[in-house]
Amino acid sequence: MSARPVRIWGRASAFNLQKALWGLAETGIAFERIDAGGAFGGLDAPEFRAMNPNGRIPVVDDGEAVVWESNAVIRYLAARYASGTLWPESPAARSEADRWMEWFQNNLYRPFMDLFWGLVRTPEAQRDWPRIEALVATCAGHYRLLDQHLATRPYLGGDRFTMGDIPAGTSLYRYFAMDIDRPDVPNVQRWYDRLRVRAPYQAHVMVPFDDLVGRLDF
Ligand SMILES: N[C@@H](CCC(=O)N[C@@H](CS)C(=O)NCC(=O)O)C(=O)O
Repeated sequence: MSARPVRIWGRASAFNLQKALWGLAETGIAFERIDAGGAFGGLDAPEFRAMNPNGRIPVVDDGEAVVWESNAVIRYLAARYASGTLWPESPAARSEADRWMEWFQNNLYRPFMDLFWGLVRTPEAQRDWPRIEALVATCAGHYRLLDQHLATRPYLGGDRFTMGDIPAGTSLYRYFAMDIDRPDVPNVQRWYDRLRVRAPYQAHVMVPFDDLVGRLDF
């Protein structure tokens, strides 16, 4: 690790930044966050594109590697700084955690974000209610699946908190705060109760809900 703190670029209200930031804070290493994206801009600057040619946040630089894509960021930080905790040492246990990161990205992420944008980040007069209802139903199905999995274990990867909890766990704060019908998912609720007592979750995911209400033009 270099002498200076790890740097992470991204605005505090961005979902993918929150995932990475939560993971970074769980490692316990020193870091600094640099505002970028949204109203802060900067994603098209040549220096930023040199770090991430996609012009998206989050980006992390620890002096050894510059990493983008939030799940890749979480895996890198877990492997580098939290082996044995966030990053299970046995390949089988790591695979269990890892597959829930993939599951989230490939199943829940898109409908969840579309729901959040369609409901919370869209002015009431412009909301597409049939689409919102369809997204609520799709998300409900995914949270029910999580609920079944969590019926026999406290965390997605098994009996302890790992990187596998971070992507889907980040969605819980927004999901339970949205004014929508939710299915009965007591195991997900208990999992959320376990996550939301963690200081890094409180600091980086549970930001005031009003701060998450963005504008349609970014
Ligand atoms: N798949 C990428 C998605 C990155 C992404 O779309 N980030 C959003 C914020 S959540 C972004 O950069 N938006 C542009 C902006 O904030 O200006 C990841 O997981 O990191």
